[in-house]
Order: sequence, then structure tokens, then C-alpha cells
Amino acid sequence: TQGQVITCKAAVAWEPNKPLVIEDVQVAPPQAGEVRVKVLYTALCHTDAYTWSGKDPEGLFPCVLGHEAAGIVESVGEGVTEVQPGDHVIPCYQAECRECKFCKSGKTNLCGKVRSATGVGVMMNDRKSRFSINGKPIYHFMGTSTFSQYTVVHDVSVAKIDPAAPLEKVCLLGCGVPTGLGAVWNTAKVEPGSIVAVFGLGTVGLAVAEGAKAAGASRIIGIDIDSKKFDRGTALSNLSKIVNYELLGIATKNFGVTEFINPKEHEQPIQQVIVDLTDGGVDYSFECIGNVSVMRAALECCHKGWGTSVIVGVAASGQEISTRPFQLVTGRVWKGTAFGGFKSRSQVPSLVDKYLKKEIKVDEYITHSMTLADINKAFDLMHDGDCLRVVLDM
Ligand code: NAD
Ligand code: AHE
Ligand code: ZN
Repeated sequence: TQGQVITCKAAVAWEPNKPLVIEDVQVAPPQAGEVRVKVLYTALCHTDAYTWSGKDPEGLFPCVLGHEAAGIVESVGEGVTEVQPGDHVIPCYQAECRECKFCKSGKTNLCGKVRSATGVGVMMNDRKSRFSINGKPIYHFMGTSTFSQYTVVHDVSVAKIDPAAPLEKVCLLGCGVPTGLGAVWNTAKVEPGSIVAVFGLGTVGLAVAEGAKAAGASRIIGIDIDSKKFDRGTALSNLSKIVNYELLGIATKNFGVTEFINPKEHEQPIQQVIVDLTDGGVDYSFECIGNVSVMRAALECCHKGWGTSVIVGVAASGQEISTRPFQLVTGRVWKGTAFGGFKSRSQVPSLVDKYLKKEIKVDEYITHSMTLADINKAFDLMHDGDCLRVVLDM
């Protein structure tokens, strides 16, 4: 297949919100600095649903969505030296070229090399797409487009991993799990003994909890409006204000959440509830939903003088955050994180190794396995409280 166009199945988003359609797509061979990957497993992340909804200013249609996956290199373009056919890889929507101003700054994991192309659904070389259907171009997404059996990515956007790692599991290390862990370890740098609040207990929020537990946090307060996120299957319908550790469902407890709050069960604003519970506020908070009013609450539940709030959730086009500047004047800090601050090509392989050594969880986030043909059902499942990650066998 090297050097030839491959025809394979891909889920195409023709229009916002319209069911994805499994199509035969043509995937062109990789050009200079590009890698064609046979995607074996892909998970669905809330960000895919966000772009599909039409609320992402960078969303272009028709496109092939998907960015949390694992696969095997099928072929490489000219000048590609760091991977070769047969290598096991995780596509990385956050590139790492090691040469640009960003990569060399030592201050960020963002990379500037291909971002101008990945934001508009094309490849850097010729500003064109490698996907087409009978000659009609289909846009790439986030430089990854993993809802296709084959995809083409930039060489700076692919991490080579240990071939011993089960791809059906480590595909999650392409986005959600590293994002949560890294938000705690790299962005907030949570210290032992800290009090942490996590807003939104999806995969990203639970990975924040897992990261905070590993960092030695003394209390990890989980906040979600969906009680299923912690009671999973048990009939604890009328939960009291704060449920203690013993009552938490196995799942959430395993990730390290020590207390659960459902804002729907409180009359006071949630930030007030948390401030009252924590003698003035938390040391660190994380917004893992993408809701700007929750982002405000997450900042305002932080302790005066030092509390730091990290925005992880992605909010829709046109949404803006606000708070009284006094909140910052009095020492609270507002931050954000992309891919948890991890340098993708350098650090994803080490996360895979940590998983193999059982130092981080991955299996526990996978609640459903399906095939590509069922992708629309998989998206429906994402809105169900019992669902964390759905992994699709391509
Ligand atoms: P998810 O949908 O699985 O989880 C969101 C959780 O928030 C759900 O449990 C939901 O019940 C809860 N929730 C919704 N509204 C709430 C409210 N008002 N108060 C409390 N809880 C509420 O999503 P996910 O895949 O875990 O992703 C979470 C967010 O992180 C999304 O916005 C996603 O786009 C974003 N994200 C960002 C990055 C990054 O690099 N910054 C990476 C991955 C995902
Ligand atoms: N196009 C979106 C941006 C969405 C966004 O912020 N994406 C995160 C990753 S979410 C993964 O699930 C990110 O890494 N951002 C940094 C970057 O370079 O895109 C919008 O809203 O405009
Ligand atoms: Zn994601």
C-alpha cells in the first residue's frame, strides 16, 4: 500500500449535528514530513461532540473527527526519521517539533509548527487534505482525524510507544487521561496535603482526581450534577448534601474522590458551599466541563491569597468568563491547560510505560467497547451518566 491511495472506512461528519456517516474514503499517501497510520482503536472525547455540535469556531465540515486513538504506522513520507512502518503509535493533537519558539521556551507544551494547518483541517505541506471521497476533499480535525481506519498526521504529531502496550487501552492516553493528570501535576503542581475541588466527573475530571490522589491531596471534592457519576447503578437517588466516602460508588472512590457534592441539592451558590466546607476555600480547583459559569464558581471557591483554579473544559464559541477582578487582586490565580501541559511526543511514551507498570489507571475509564459502525450510538452513550470512555474497534 506504500505510496498508494488507500480506500477505507471512515465516519464522516457532513454537517453539524447530523449523524455521522460511515463512508468509503480515499486516504492519500503521506507527503514529506507526514505519517500514514492504521488506526486500530479510537475513543470518543467530549471535544469531538463539541466540534460536531457546530459550536467550535475551528470546526469545518465535512470532516473526519476523532483525536484519542492508537494504531500502527503504515507508511512514512520523505524525511521522516523518528517513526517507521510497523511502529506502534498514539496520534497527538498537540504537536511537539522541538524546534519552534514554543517548544524551545521551556514554558509551554504548545507547539507552533503545524498549528496553523491543523486549525483549518489541512496538512502543512500543501495546505490540502489527504482525505477525499470521489475527489471531494474532506477536512482533517485537530491534526489527527482518528475516526478513520487510516489517517495521515504530521510527523511532529505522533508518539512512538512500547509495542507491548495494548492499543485498545492506551488509546486513552491520546487525550482525556493525560489531560486530567497533567492539569494536576504540570499545570497546578498540587502539593501533598492540598484540598482540591474537581468540577465535572467525566474522564477528565476523574483523571484530575486520580492525579490529585497521587500528588497526596488530603481532600478531593468532586462536584457533578449527575449523581450517576458516583453512585453508578446503585439506587442512591435522594443523596444528602454531602455523601461521605463510604457511600461513594466504587468507581468514583477508586479514582480518589473523597467527598461528593451535587450543586442541584444546594440553594446557595456552589462556591459558597465549598468555601464553607473548607475553612475559606480550596487550594486548587479544576473545571472539567466547559461551562463558563462553573468556571467562575471554580475560581471563586479557591482560598484567598493562593487558591489556583485551572480551566480544562472547552467552552463554546462566543462564551466568555467573568469574575470580580478583586478575586485576583486578593491572590486567587486563574490558569488553563491544554493536554495537561504534557509535551506530547516526549511524554506520551512515558505515560504508556507508567500504565504498563500499573502506576496510572486506564482500563477503569473504559466503560464501553463498540465498533466503528456503531459510532452514532457511541456518541449517544456519552450523554449517559454510566459512560466514561467508549472505545471503538476500527
Ligand atoms: P464528560 O462529558 O465525560 O464530563 C463532563 C462532566 O461534567 C459530566 O459528568 C457531567 O455530568 C458534568 N457536568 C455537566 N454540567 C455540570 C455542571 N453545571 N456542574 C457540575 N457538573 C457538570 O467530558 P470529558 O470528556 O471528561 O471532558 C470534559 C471537558 O474537558 C470537555 O469540555 C472537553 O472538551 C474538555 N477537554 C479539554 C482538554 C484540554 O486539553 N483542555 C482535553 C480533553 C477534554
Ligand atoms: N477549536 C477549539 C479549541 C478547543 C481546545 O481548546 N482544544 C484543546 C484540546 S481539547 C481535547 O479534547 C487544546 O489543546 N487547545 C489548544 C490548541 O492549540 O488547540 C475552540 O474552541 O476554538
Ligand atoms: Zn479530547
